[in-house]
Amino acid sequence: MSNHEDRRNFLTQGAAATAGLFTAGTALGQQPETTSRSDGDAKSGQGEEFPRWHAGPGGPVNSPTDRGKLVNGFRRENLKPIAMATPDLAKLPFKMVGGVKEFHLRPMPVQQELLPGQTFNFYGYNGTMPGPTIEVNQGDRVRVVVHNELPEATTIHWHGLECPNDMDGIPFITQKMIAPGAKYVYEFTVHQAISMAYHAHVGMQEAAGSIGMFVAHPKVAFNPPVDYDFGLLLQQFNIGPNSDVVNTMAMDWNYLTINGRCGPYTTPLLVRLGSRVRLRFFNFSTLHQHPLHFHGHTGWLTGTEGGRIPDSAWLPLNTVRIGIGEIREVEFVANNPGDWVMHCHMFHHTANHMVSQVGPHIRDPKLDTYKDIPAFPQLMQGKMPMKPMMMEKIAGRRETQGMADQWFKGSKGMMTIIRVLPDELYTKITQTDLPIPVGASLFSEQ
Ligand SMILES: [Cu+2]
Repeated sequence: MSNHEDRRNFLTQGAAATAGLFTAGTALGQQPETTSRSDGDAKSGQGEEFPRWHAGPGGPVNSPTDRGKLVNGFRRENLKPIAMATPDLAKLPFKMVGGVKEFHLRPMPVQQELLPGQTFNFYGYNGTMPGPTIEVNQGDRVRVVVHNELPEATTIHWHGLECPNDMDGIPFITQKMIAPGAKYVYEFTVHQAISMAYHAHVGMQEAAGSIGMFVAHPKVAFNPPVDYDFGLLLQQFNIGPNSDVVNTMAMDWNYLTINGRCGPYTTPLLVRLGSRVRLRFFNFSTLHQHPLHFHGHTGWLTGTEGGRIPDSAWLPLNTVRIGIGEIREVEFVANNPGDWVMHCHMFHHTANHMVSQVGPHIRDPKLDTYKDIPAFPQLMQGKMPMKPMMMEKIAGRRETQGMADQWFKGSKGMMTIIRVLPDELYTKITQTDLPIPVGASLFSEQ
C-alpha cells in the first residue's frame, strides 16, 4: 500500500469508526434549543451541518453549526468535565482531609530544562517551573499548605479567585510574608468555575518562575462538551550568554516557553479527528502579550479569566491575543487532519535565543553565523548548539512519531503542534509501540 493510500485509509476508517459514536442530527441549524446538537457530515443537504472530517464552514452565520460553534465532539452532554491536560507539566496531588481537598505546595529553587541540554536556574514549586497544576471542582473546600523552601520570604496569590480578603496572599496588605522555612495555610471554598493561576505576589519571584495553573471545573461540563481540554502556560525569560540564571531585571527576553519548554521541546497535542477541543492559554509573562495563532481551523473564544462567556458573545478567531495576567479559552472542532503549528505571532517570540529561526541555521548550515551574517545578534554567542543526543529527546518522543522528517526545524520558542489524527493513526501512536512511517500525519486534499 502506498503511503498516500495508507493515509487515505486512515481517514476513511477513522471516520467510519467514530461515526457510530454520536447521533446524526437533522436540520440542526434550526433547533438550537435541542440538547442533541451533534452532527456528522451534512445529511440534510441544506448545507447547515458542520463537516466533521474535513475543513468547511458549517451553517450560515449565527446558526449553531457556524464554524463549528455549538457542534459536539464525541462526548455526551451532562457528564462531569474531563480533566485538563497539561503537556510537560504534572498535577499537584491532594488528599481528602475531613471533606477538604488538601494540597501541599513547596516554593523552591528549581532547575528547568527549557530545551535539551539547556537547563537553567529558576524559582518554582515542588520541583518544576512552572509549578504543578492545581485542579479542583466548583464548590470544593480547598486547603493549600505552603512550605516555603525558598531562601527568601514569599506569599501565594490566587489569581482570579473570589476568596476571603485574608486569603489573597498580598504581602503587607493582607498578610505577613511567609519566612524561609516557615509554613502557612490558605483555605477557601471555590464557588467559581474558571481558569485561574497561583503565583508569588512578589514580582521578582514571579519573573523567576513562581507561577502555576489553577483550574476549577464546573460540576457538569459546559455545552457543547469537549473531548480534550488543554492548559498552556505562557512565559518569557532573559538568560544571558554564559549565564544559567534567569535575569529578572531584564526588559527583553530570549526564552519564550509553553509549560516550561521552548519549541521544539514542547510536546505536541494529539487529538482525534472530529473531536471538540478546548485550549486554555494562561499568559504569565513579565511584560509581553502573546497573539497565539493556531493553523488550519477556526475556533471560538468561549472563556476568559472571568469564566465562561455566554455563547451569544463568543468571537470566531484563529489568533487570540492574551495580555499579561489574562487567560483565554478557545474551542474548535478538529476537523482538518494533519500537524498544525500553534504559536505566538510575535517573531521574536518564535525564536530560540535568536540563533535559529532568525538566523541562517535553517537555511545553510555551512555558514558561520557570527562571521557571515551581518547584524546577527552577537550577544547570543555562547549558547550551545543542539547535539544529536539532545535531538533524540525531541524527535524520539512517541508524540512526534509520524511527523515529517526534520519537523523540529520548524518549531521554536513559544510554539507547539496540534496533531489532528484520524482514529486509526491516533490509536496506533498513543496505544501501541508500532513504528509509524515518517510523514504519516501529513495530509493532502481528499
Ligand atoms: Cu509572544
